[in-house]
Amino acid sequence: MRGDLSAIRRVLLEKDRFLIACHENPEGDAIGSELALALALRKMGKTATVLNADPVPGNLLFLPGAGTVVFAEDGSKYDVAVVVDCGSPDRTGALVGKELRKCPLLVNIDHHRTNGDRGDLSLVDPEAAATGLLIHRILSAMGCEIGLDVATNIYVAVLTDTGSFHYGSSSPEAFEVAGEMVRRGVDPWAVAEQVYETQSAGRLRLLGRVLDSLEVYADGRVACITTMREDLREFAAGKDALEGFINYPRSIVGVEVAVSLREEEGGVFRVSFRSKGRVDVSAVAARFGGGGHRNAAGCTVPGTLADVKKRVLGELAAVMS
Ligand SMILES: [Mn+2]
Repeated sequence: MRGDLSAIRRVLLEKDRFLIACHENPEGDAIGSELALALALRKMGKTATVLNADPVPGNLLFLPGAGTVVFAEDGSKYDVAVVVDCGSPDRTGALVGKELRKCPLLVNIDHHRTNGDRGDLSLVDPEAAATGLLIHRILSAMGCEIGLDVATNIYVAVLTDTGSFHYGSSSPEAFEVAGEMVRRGVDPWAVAEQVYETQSAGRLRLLGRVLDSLEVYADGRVACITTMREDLREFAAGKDALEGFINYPRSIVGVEVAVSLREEEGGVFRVSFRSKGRVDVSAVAARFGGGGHRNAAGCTVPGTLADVKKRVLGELAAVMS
């Protein structure tokens, strides 16, 4: 583990005005970590503003504190900026990044291996299953009483980033903290229903369209799905509707790596990788300037669909051979 837990603990105890941010297109770990920290700081009588570039996904709006996230700065001054689950302030979006840099002190709490250790203080542990676990370590070190509102956010951070405890990253700490949160009152079924069982019929139809694009390569070891902008338009869906679709190609017997290609504006494709564990897909993503974890990584590649597919599958084959 890199970083200084005790220095961060001291700063959080001593300072009063906090600006908290995460990466663009946030998911459960990013939002849960931000809100858990913000709620705990507010309970201590401090001000904590959560400033994000993108809206809270619909299935996370039930999280305590989700309604307090803001999307524009209001001229407030802060003592400390905290960026969570995010390699660099650059990945928070232009507006948020600018606000973070105005703060006299930047704290970076993250579990991404590609984290550049940006910030004056950092707690970066690539072994942690979720940034929410690092927030839990910090709050515990501070002696914070974790109420149901904070517990719900930490539980969702851990639940979502471990793929509901499917991934190899599901450490004893992940189970222990999740268990502690349940002891503090979190209802696992109520949470799972909110997070995973709130999709629209339209999203399920979009899934049908995307699964229609399924291709299998490398003697059945690689499966690829593709979403074009036209698909999202036709189903009146945003890109967040695609969350989790990549798990279907990965679930095929014999598949080691799933790839999802999503057409973006301006002739580029967002490429996501999911590995069953043997193949380190962060190495493939890094070849295209992206990053992530061993089991989940992504990058952005310019070109036509055929061209991007050829290059991505070629680099993947090189890593897998
Ligand atoms: Mn995370």
